[in-house]
Amino acid sequence: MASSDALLPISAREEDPLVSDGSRSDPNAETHRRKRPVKGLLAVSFGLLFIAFYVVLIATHHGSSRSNDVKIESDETATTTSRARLAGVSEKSNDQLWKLSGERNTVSFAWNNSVLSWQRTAFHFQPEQNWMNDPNGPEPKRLVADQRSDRREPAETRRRPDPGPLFYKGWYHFFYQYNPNAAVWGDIVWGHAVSKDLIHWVHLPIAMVADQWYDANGVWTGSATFLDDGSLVMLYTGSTDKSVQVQNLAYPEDLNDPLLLKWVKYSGNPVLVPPPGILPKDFRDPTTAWKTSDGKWRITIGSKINKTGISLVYDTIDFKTYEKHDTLLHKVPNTGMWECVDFYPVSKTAINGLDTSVNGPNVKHIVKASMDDTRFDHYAVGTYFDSNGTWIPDDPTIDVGMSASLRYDYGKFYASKTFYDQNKGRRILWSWIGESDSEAADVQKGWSSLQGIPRTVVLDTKTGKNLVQWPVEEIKSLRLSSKQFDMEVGPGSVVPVDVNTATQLDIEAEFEIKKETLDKILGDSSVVAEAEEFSCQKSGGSTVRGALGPFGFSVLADKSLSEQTPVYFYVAKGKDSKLKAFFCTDTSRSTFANDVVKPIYGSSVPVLEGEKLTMRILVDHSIVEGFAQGGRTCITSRVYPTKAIYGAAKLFVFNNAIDATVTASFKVWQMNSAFIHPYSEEAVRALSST
Ligand code: DQQ
Repeated sequence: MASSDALLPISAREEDPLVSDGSRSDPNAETHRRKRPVKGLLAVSFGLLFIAFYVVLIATHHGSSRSNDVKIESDETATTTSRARLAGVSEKSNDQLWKLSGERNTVSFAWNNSVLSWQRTAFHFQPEQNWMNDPNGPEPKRLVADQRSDRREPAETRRRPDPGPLFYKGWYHFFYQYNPNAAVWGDIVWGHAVSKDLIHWVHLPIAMVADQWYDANGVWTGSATFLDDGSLVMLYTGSTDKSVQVQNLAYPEDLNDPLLLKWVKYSGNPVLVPPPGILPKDFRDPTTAWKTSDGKWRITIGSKINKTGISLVYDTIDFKTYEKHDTLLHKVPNTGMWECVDFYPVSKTAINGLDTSVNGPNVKHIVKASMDDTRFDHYAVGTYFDSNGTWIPDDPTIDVGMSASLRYDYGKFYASKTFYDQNKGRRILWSWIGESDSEAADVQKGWSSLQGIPRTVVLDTKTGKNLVQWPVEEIKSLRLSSKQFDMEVGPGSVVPVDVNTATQLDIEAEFEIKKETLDKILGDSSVVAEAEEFSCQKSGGSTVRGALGPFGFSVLADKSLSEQTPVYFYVAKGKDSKLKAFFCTDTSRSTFANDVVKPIYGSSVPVLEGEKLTMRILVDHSIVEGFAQGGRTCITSRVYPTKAIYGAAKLFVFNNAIDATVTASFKVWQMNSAFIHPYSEEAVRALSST
């Protein structure tokens, strides 16, 4: 890698059938049956200060470069959380969670190699070893003529003269935050892999390492933009040798190389430094650029001022010099630092994805921010104003990052990024799925983190208020044998599902409760209205029985159900005498290990008139991804069973409702493993020919 001057081309508890020993039976159950407890001058001075800061930054460092020499000593691994915090980025807070749960005082679980080996996934993207975090991926190439027409025509009517540009010369490229030296965060470089179908991958050599003063403490998250002439630029955050967050420019050394193996850093880096009023460690993660109506490129960068999360906006023509807007794309008080902001259009009417610069009357815009304080990815649907680069949410009560606001995923899912796949006319969402185990276990197993199965993401044209996400269609190529099941599951039952080993599965299911049962519950005044108070997290999990739920699947369960991860619906009556559905995953009994965070995840899910309750679950060893109602509510969890592994991992369907028989109709596929291989010409050739 070189630095170059090259011209930029540029919970009534009753006996729980899911509890093996039945020890949870409640002698008072009948009494409270159906009543489960619910519980001017200044500006000039700032300007001068800013210029001085910039000049000092450049003068002090220009020309000094270093190799990737930030090494983690073995005894540092236990304290990596604070190391990352010092660097201005947080990465893993499980230690804190144990302390809160009090479990930290006990001796942690004795993991052995057989159990740890089983945790490695079979069809999710993960590096061969060590730590991975955020996805940092490219956008498709666009043509000038296409961009101009984008501004005037509704997206739905635009012709795409250049299909397939996300396939750069035939390949999907995936870049990610990677530590080549350890299974903990640190020494961050850009890992790189290529695929023909987003499922099978070949790892490539590291794309960018920390070899310059302006990224000496890490080549952090960034995004790519394809320019009008087909050339490609990458903007990324560098953490400088003084741990100041700056934005840098890089581009491929050889655009004729379909694998984009070599990257050149612009000699004028950094191209952006923290502006006045922004702290040096609060300025990161530039987005893919989009076109303004006057032909400039526009980007947004996450930050905060005090406790207000903000998204700064810059315009540029050449990606070397930038004009900062006085206004922000958006800000939300009390949300803290916004990381990995994403901004993109979605169609109000069509189910195709939209290229990032598309705007028009049939378009809404999504702002997504990854909340550093909570580690949740929140989004909101709203309106973008091209004239000044601002955006407002459709519903200010669920603005980005507010506690009631929407999340891509209610489980373990962070630092996500979308890109537009022009090859298939879809927008695809990638996300870093971290671990819920201990750092010590990560070090022992030699790796940490996954990427979720890429998801198509569109506006829910039925509700107009939320996104729907669905695993990319290519995942179906891994489906092997399948079995169809149709059954009635009575109240309080748990039924084994005969699918042999259940470690790599794709499950699609429909559930129905008879209308008479629903009407009866709605008309029965002894059934407490609880929908307003119910929460997957706080209402006790899958063992707590209500009139109409929970029901669903227990995945990664051993035959005695001593370990299990229920993924389920809970239907609750509201004060308005309407039913409300919730989709939850309960990991609290997923493992006997004590050094694991085991939350109950979930949220409400809209179920429209005439719709059945539907869910899809992907099980791949230590990851479980659940999608309810076509992807309106999604939950990803990481689970680490100690008994329910290899051939002992089973699948059950359960109905823990008190009053309802549920009709379950579902199909279960065994899933093949993906081809994810180390870099070699043979591996690339093998993938090319698939
Ligand atoms: N990860 C990167 C940062 C980003 C954070 C560093 C989010 O650029 O803000 O690895 O996980």
